Amino acid sequence: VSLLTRVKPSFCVRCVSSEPKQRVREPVTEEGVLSDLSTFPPDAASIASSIKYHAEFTPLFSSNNFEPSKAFFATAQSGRALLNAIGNLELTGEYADALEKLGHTLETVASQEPDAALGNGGLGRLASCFLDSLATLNYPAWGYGLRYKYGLFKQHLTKDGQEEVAENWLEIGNPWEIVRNDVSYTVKFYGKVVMSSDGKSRWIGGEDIVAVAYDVPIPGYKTKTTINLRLWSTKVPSDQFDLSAFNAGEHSKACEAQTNAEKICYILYPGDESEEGKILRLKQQYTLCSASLQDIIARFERRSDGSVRWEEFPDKVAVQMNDTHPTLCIPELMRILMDVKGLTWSEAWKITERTVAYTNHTVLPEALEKWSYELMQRLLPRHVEIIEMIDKQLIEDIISEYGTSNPEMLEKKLVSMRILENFDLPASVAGLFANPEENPIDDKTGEKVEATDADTVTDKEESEGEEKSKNEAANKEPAITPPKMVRMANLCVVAGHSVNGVAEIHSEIVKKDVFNDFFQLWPEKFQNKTNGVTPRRWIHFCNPDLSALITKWTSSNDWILKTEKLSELQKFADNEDLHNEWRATKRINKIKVASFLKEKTGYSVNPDAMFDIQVKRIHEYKRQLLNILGIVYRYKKMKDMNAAERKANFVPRVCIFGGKAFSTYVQAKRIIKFITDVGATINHDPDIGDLLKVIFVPDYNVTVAELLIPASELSQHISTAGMEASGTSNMKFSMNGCILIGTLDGANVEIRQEVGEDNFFLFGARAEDIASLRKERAEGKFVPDERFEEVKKFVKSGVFGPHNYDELMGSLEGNEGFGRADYFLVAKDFPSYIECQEKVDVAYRDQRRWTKMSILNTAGSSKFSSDRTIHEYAKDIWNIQPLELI
Ligand code: 26Q
Repeated sequence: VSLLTRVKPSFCVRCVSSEPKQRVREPVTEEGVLSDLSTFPPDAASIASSIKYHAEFTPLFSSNNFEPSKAFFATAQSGRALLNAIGNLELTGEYADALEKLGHTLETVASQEPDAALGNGGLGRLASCFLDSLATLNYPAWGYGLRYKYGLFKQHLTKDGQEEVAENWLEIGNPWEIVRNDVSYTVKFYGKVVMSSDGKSRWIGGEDIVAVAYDVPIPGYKTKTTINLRLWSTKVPSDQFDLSAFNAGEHSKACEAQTNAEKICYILYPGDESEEGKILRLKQQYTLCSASLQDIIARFERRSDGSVRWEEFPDKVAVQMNDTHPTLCIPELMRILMDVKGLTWSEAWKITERTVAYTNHTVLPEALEKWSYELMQRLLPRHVEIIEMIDKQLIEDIISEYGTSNPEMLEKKLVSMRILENFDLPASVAGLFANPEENPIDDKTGEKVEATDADTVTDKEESEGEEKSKNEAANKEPAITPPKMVRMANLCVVAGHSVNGVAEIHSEIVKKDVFNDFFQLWPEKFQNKTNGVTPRRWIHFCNPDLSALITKWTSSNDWILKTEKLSELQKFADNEDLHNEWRATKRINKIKVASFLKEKTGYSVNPDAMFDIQVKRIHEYKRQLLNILGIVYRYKKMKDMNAAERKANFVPRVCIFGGKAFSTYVQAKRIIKFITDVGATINHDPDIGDLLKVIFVPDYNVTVAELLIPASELSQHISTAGMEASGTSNMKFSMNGCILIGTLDGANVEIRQEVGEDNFFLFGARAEDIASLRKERAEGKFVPDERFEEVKKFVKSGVFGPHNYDELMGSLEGNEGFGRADYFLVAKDFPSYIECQEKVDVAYRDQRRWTKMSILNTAGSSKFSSDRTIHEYAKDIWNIQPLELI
């Protein structure tokens, strides 16, 4: 069972300009970027002449504005590009007019574009927001990633729940990419390590593939800066096509190497149950790291005017590892510096350490990546040698910090901090931990006590003992040797000069819990960088009516770049005119969603009902189950009343769900099936009518988010406290005047602080209490609320169809029968959740109060612009400044 939202490997890099303020003067045609950009955006067949006209005259791509990249960052979940690109160029109106002359609307043209869904969820989308901010703020930055042939699967909903269908996003071509056949690198796998005559290690690869660059320009808003997202596509080296096999009629054999190379970029997160699947994933990660680093290094050398000063590399380059997927950058940079460029270990280590930094995006233990040592050694033998050296160096650091006087404590530290898991200690330190029974250590002197005659066992005793242990062994399960693993996050923390979490509470958990031993050793490495989202895509473009309203009431559109101006709305929070316009805007957006829902699901909804939305990856810790059980409770209460009581007691609601479950995550798929079954019953119940609708929107993606978020009134961010690193949709909802119901988790904590406690519906257990609550639960001491028991009984009674939900309901029981004894504490938080939902109804009935809360959410959301986040990364981690444009 995978407990994760999965994202493609990605990472981020920056190089620092040598001059503090780089002035952009001449067009730079390095790698042909500028010349190709002169016909950009490219001409998709349907909009050819219009697009081309503007492309040739846009200042963005054709004037002398292209600063060669100094910095790099990664992305994944970009969504559609057209409206964003013309919006950032401030050409939307002109495009719309031009298209109209051609007999098209901008809307229909835009809707032809498939989403670039090269990521799974929060992690990938965050990187896309970061790219938008980097470009907008004129930071010299690039992104690197893989060009997957198939994006994240399309979700179909059937009577059995989710069905995954391949998403061939490149089928009709991708006009936003520029292939750079002249920018390609060889990436090696397998092979062996040999010692050269100079005594240095060298890796002879056994299998070669080629990674070719595809560049996706990322235009900034209201700036000439365009940065680059470089995606790698893999192919077989041209001289390795087996022509003779092909001519001999062995067609499959001849194409084998080709398929082998190309399949690296087929899909995001190929299943990793099989050995083959694991190898493929590791190949993906290494391809990304190797090709990108070769590219970065080549650029650094080209700019070094003949004399390369490697010690300056970290002044020009930073690699920001977006989670652990690009961890192999560490041994790869070490390998290139030592084996190819001839630096010593200590020179290479200093450079690597100053170059790489790590962002952690999850605290779920099962999400901390580990790779089989044996597999890694086969695929990347030289990298494993380097990792072993780093591990050895770490052991020495730990020993020199803590000494050897307390072997027990030292051993605990080593077990938790080492990069290599389930390994014996190196011979140099192993003696310290010899079995105390064999070599007891004198408590006072700390020295080993020699065995005396009295301790000596006789031959007979020994043979009896042997017999006894043989018998014991026969009765016991055979001892399983735990597999040797490489812990990627530990490697990142050890090698990175900075480690950051993505919201304040998460960064505290990273320090106090996940990496506490490292924090004690290197407190100065740890930082927080609260996430953010781009206000361009997530207010200005997706909600043009609200954008116009904000501009009108704050007297300018400055807020798009300076979100602190949003707080000016506070002074109009009670203004009746603003209230009326605000509500009208929301209603228009709700009407659009209503027609979308009709088209996608066949259900009609009342646009005057409250739109209550939970859209995110389906995961037990995100607790979609808590939401749907709250709905079941509401439904049951409605059924127990007569029509008049129902109407008096409940605010009409449209409850919208959306999100994909990872294909092998069985429990998540059961949750989807359950939600759609509950919806099918409630939505057809004539007693209920418009009072309650439950809709699961199929195939939730960036484009669907852009439609739903502007129409939202209540949104749910209800994870078990301490488990959601940050969340970013919470920020998008709040910006769009949506009120959040949530736990004190991730960025919710900071959103509540910013928008004010009265404008956030808070419920549930606190992060610091979760461990003891779980313990209480596991010990059978927890007595569930009777309303919760009632709901479970109602579900089991079969109201929602013939399907049995035993596994789902069983997972909420206080025993280990099904799953993890309500590990996510749904039962515990249920009473406070439904009581909070009652408060939501009361607040919504008072539309003046609700509208004020909504305005205060938008007004209080300025902190959550990714512009703020990027400024912080630039200052505190990358040490770069924006370029000054002339
Ligand atoms: C782990 C082991 C093996 C293979 C893959 C993985 C893996 C896959 C995906 C580990 C992590 C992920 C994805 C994590 C992720 O999306 N985290 C989200 O990041 C967002 C941006 O910081 C946060 O807002 C979300 O709270 C967090 O869940």
